[in-house]
Amino acid sequence: MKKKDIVALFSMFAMLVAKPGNAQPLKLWYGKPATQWVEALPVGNGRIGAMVFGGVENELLQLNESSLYSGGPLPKQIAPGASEYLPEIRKALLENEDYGTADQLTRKMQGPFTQSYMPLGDLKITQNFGGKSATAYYRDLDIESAVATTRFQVDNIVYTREVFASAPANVMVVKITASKPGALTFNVSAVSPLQSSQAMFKNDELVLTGKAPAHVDPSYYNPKDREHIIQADTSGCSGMRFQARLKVVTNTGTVKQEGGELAVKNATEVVLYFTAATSFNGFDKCPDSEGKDEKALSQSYLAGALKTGYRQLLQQHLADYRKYFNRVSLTLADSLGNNNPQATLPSDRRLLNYSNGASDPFLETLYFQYGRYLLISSSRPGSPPANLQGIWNKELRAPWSSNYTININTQMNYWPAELTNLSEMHQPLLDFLKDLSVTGTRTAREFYGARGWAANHNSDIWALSNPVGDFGKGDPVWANWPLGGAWLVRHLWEHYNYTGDKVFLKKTAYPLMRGAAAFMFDWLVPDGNGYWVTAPSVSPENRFKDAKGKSQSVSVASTMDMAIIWDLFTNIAAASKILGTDKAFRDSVLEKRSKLFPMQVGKKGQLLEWYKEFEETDPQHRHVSHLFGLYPGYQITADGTPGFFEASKKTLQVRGDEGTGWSRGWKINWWARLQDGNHAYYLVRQLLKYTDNGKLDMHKGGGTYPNFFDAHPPFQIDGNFAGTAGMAEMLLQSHSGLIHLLPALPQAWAKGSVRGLKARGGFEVDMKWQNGNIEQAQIKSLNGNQCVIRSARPLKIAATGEAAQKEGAFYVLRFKTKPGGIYLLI
Ligand code: FUC
Repeated sequence: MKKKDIVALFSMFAMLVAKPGNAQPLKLWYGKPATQWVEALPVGNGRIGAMVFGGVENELLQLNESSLYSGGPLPKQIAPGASEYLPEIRKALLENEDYGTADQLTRKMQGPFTQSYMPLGDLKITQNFGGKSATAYYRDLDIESAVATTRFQVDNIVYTREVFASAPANVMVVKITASKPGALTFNVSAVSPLQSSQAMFKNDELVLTGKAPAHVDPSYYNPKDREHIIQADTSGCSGMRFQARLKVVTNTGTVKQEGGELAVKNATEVVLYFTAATSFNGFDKCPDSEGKDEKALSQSYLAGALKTGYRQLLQQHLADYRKYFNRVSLTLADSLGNNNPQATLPSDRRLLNYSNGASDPFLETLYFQYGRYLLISSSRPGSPPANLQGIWNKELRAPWSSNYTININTQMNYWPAELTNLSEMHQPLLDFLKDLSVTGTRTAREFYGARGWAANHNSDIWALSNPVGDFGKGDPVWANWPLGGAWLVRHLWEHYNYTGDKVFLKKTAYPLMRGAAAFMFDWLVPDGNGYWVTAPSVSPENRFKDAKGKSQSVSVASTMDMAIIWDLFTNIAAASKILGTDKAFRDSVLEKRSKLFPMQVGKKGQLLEWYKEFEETDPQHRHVSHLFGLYPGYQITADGTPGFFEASKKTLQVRGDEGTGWSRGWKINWWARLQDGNHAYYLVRQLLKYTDNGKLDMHKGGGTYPNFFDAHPPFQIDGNFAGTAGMAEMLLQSHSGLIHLLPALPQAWAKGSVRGLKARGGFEVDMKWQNGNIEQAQIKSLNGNQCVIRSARPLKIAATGEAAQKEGAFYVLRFKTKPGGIYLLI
């Protein structure tokens, strides 16, 4: 091919992927205000979050600050002597198969529950229209600019409110305008459900100062005769302080104090600047006596924003947000073209029609990108990782404390991070692991008599790592599971895989991975038959029936335990090789890995969940922990372990497609890895089942709310993130040493294009496909690594003519790359 042709082809391709075929803007929009929280629209900058309701006379912005938690640092000693139960437990399990005794003893190895993520307050705007109703009502969240807008008309005057949360400026900004000069008259206030007091400055600034409780029990833990929210702890650290500031700026009307509110009169344009800060000063500092100066912080954020001014703040915000968001675009062709009747409907109606079967590829794109929007808005470098609800929570005792649940949920939040080109948003989690390893070292020693570090199934901003349960009242099926740290460190390894950052691998990832592996060296015990096993061991959070038909959970070498350890050992061996260090350790890791208790296939052809073929108490349980090796792990692949690959498929068939939000989200990723695009797509549709009922049951309670938040009765954000990751995983996979283009493309997505997905090895991938097959791809090599492409159709490098070879059912193209090199494959 001539150079001229290549250039022409290239620009045609660039045009095709850059301009979405369906010109619909990426917006969630509605024709009425939100009447419940799951209809309100989330904005956030990783630190400040708000749920915008869009009320006409009563506007509510429910507020959060991402570090605002109850409690304080953990004591250095939690349960001295806890590890002494281990020999007895192991005897019960390995010698007597006495699961009941093991369960009872395991309960003695528990510490306190985590603390809770707190709401900050409400920002209220009351605009009195004398009972007149609004017309032309419209509200939206534009996820291409991260701005929420509410607009309506009363008496021929158009009122507009625009909200955005700026990460660079650390503020949230609300601009309110009226189309008629002087028509803006409203009151604004800010209140908190926490202990707080309010002050006014200069008639135009409201300051809310308060304190989070010293202790909050989880929502599901309600023993009688006990206060579940304890304001002040007289014995130790007395809780986190916060300060929020709201400033009203207008040069058209007047602003005055009116009771506890700020009253604006006869203005045309008003800007509200809102900011907040807490005294959180790290997981190991008392936020009261050793806390940061939250007052100075909130003052400086506000002063900075005021100095910058609205126009500049908005420009800054757009540039910052779009830098991340615009890295990826996805277009799924619509067979109905511009005539798709869904295109003109509000998003909630559209979602409802979609769940009733309407074809709506744009809605799928919107959902995919919404997950990326949510990650950029809830997880920014320097702020805490996104929790069970991201950063959006209105409850004092939020479901599951809105904490970090690390037997799946926290990890799931970060599944889209690298793959959908938001590596920076992964940083909060990666940073958090340093903290977790510190408390985790104590947990390893105190609870398990082991070296290294370990974390169990729950954590919080205090980096709690012990088994929870309030010293014996937790159920081991979730509480006693010291595999959380080992699972989390694979995020460090993946960050390296995608970025190729060797300094990060050496300085940050390797030491943390090594500490997690060191724990496993002590935690594994011989089973007497030549294998290394974990005991006690659970498979989160499912139970089995023992020989007497009794429901049990504590046994030996659950499949997930062994899969996580295999993953960790494999990754750390690879890391040590890349770094050229620790050879002796690497050898011993690989030696141990070869004797890990193996995966097994059961009578139904399914992958076994436990070390024996027990009957599950709940065969349709939402957790399918034993498929860790299929996803997010990579122990199970079609080529490497075809038997276990088939068994994984069988497991999912037996388990069924139901589940809460995150469970359906995980299933999308599994079916994508099983290269069954149509089944994965079916689960995308299951995940997007419309619901506006927050009281669903725990079996089938999945779906998507009107504001596209994931339903896990009531709300959990992990399902959103798994949905985004899963859709990307259907288009691109890179876990088995090569880049597989369109590994699980469903019939419904026969034609489309994507730009900017990332693959392991440091590649950015653009693709365009038609009739269910790849048409062309463009690979940008970030680090100059060898590139191996697998596709269903033979591709060749446009510039050199180098062509793919048939390998098994696919074609494989191997080529050397240069750092920064761009390769067009046709
Ligand atoms: C585990 C899950 C629940 C929920 C909670 C936060 O207990 O089994 O479904 O996600 O974590």
